[in-house]
Amino acid sequence: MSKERYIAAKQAWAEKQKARGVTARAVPSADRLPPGQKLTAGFPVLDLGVQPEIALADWTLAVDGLVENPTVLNWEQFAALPQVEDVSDFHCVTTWSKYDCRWGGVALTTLYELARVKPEARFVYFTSYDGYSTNVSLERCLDGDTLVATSFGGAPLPREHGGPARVIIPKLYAWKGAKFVKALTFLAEDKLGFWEVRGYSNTADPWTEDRYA
Ligand SMILES: Nc1nc2c(c(=O)[nH]1)N[C@H]1C(S)=C(S)[C@@H](COP(=O)(O)O)O[C@H]1N2
Ligand SMILES: [Mo]
Repeated sequence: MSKERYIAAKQAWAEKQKARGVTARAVPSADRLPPGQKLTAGFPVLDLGVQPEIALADWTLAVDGLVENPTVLNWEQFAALPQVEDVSDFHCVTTWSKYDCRWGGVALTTLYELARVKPEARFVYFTSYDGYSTNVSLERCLDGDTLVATSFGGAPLPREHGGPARVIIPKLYAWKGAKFVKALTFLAEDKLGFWEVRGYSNTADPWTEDRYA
């Protein structure tokens, strides 16, 4: 399927779900598997039809916007930052979930401190090498388990899953985690990302089935 048709199909699906009244639930699920999800043993790949090939020598990550210390990190500089691992469950809005994903990389809080984000910043907007973007409020991503991940299961993050580096925000549907991430821009006002402007929820909480806005 062409990229345009794929995007149009996914957007139409969101509109159909909305028309059926599939929006946020009032009561969160207490189970490990969020409501409406199915457990998968594999690891499906979702992208916009392109998996950009970025040599590590060419890779950079910008941290900019409302920061005292705008920074562009190369691969060596990124690798020299404190590295952490976090095991989390992965929930895609298209109803599959994967348990026990072991991600390694740099905590968003580390980049937040490094760039000295100004107090007026309340959102972060992620931009990717494939043209993707997504956005999240800082109150939903600054509690330690949000990573810019460069490894999965102890091995370098494969290109199909967003390598060299991708964002993981385990508490939210996975479209909030930008694969092939290139920049983190801190903002005072929210700015909708790729799927958010195409009908997906801005808050994206799997526990309340908050799929479509
Ligand atoms: N750059 C980029 N990031 C992206 C996407 C994308 O198309 N491009 N798709 C999102 C969606 S909808 C999901 S479910 C996850 C899929 O990650 P996976 O391919 O590793 O399963 O990546 C998210 N991040
Ligand atoms: Mo997704």
